Amino acid sequence: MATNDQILLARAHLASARNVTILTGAGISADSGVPTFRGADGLWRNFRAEDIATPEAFERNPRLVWEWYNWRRELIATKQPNPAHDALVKLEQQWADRMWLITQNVDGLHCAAGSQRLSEIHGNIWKVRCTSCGVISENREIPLPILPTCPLCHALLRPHIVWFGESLREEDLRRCNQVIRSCDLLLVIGTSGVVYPAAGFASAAKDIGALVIEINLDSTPKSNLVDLSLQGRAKDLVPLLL
Ligand code: BV8
Ligand code: ZN
Repeated sequence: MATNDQILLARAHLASARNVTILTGAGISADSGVPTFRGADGLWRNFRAEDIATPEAFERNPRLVWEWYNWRRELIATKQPNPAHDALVKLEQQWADRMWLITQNVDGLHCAAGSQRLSEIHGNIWKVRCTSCGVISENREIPLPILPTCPLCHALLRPHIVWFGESLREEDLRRCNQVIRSCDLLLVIGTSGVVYPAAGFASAAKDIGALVIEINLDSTPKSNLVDLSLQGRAKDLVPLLL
């Protein structure tokens, strides 16, 4: 559990920072009841990520992939942002253009909490994209009719989510490069640090001399790289920091 000294030190680093970038993963939503990907209650338990969150899986069996996303949409629909999400909204209100939030989460809870200076680099589970005309739209239907089709061209819709083996959107990659290169403090909250390119952001920040602080329930492969590793629940620690 993070000690008081560690929390005071982290607060001091935050107070003296000019530009702060935040990277969040499934751990920040765990306190809202959204299962993480690789933890004991991991989402992937019934499926391996490679089997289901990939363009090949969708090509091979769109029905199965849509059933998995419908299950997750139903699961997430009843979840609310927690104090960690809310604390990051307050930080944004105080810091304005000196802060940016990068999230790997597709659950939309940062938006629901009110975050606006945000990049959802893996997409958003509440958005669908036409596999033919590419139109992206928000869709909160639960469940979506299996094999939903585009209202414009009637082709198959897919989740507007970045799958394994798919590149992130150019504008997200540009934004991440910009806010990682210009920050003097990177706060990494609730990610296991295994999925690239997000898993490379902590070392990229270290390379430009930024301070990196990690908040996580456990230690991660990045814990020995960061300047300060605070162990505990995001919903407890993030409000304390900010
Ligand atoms: C790409 C959408 C170019 C799906 C997701 C370089 C090296 C090695 C591999 C690669 C590489 N470049 C590309 C790859 C391949 C791949 C990759 O990284 N594979 C890994 C598995 C090795 N990356 C890609 O394919 C990326 N594309 O790089 O494009 C390219 C193109 C073709 C070929 C090569 C390169 C695209 C990656 C995006 C994949 N899509 N999501 C969906 O969600 O439906 S990733 C998925 O994992 C989620 O988005 C999730 O957010 C993300 C990361 O997981 P975490 O958020 O970290 O969650 P996890 O459960 O793992 O950890 C939770 C953590 O929270 C734990 O540490 C736990 O201790 C902690 N925690 C739990 N409770 C709490 C807590 N902490 C605090 N408080 C709590 N209460
Ligand atoms: Zn279409």
